Amino acid sequence: MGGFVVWFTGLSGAGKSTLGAMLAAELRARGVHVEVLDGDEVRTHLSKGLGFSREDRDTNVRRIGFVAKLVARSGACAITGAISPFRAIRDEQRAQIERFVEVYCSASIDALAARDPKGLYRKALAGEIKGFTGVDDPYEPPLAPEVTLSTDHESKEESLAKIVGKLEELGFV
Ligand code: GGZ
Repeated sequence: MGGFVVWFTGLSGAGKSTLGAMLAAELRARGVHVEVLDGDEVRTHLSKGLGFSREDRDTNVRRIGFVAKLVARSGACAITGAISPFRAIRDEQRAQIERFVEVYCSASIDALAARDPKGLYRKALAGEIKGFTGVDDPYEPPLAPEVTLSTDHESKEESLAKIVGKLEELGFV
């Protein structure tokens, strides 16, 4: 079975890391070799030193795409979990990765700001953090993602089932 990439995109707190970890566990239980390139982890290693300017975000996303491509080429599944806010850079990754599944974690700013476990939205809305995605920095939703999740309405289990269903439909698992 050939490798593939599951590319999560969505705002901070929309569920990318949680669902990525759940998907990794589910796929491993099915015997798939999985590597997770989680947003936070990448920024402490692969992308250490990068900030949140457009240029740095693009560099971050391109690095993740480069590694994900290698993982997929080796026959494994790469799961990525960066916000990846810019459509053109996500599409650039799609164009260079043969089997690419884009999963859009959609959730309203209101719902995210109400949850806000790290207090980041409160700070961003108060102007204490500048250039925060979805508040005063852009997020460009995908136009044709393979999977769209409404993480402020559906359960994690429902979201996971949608992703796995799509992977089965595509014949990737
Ligand atoms: C967005 C920011 C920012 C700004 C710090 N904008 O909840 P978190 O904390 O763990 O998720 C966010 C994470 C986003 O990093 P990514 O590598 O996924 O972003 S990108 O794909 O755009 O490169 C948040 C934290 O870093 N964070 N400042 N200004 N998120």
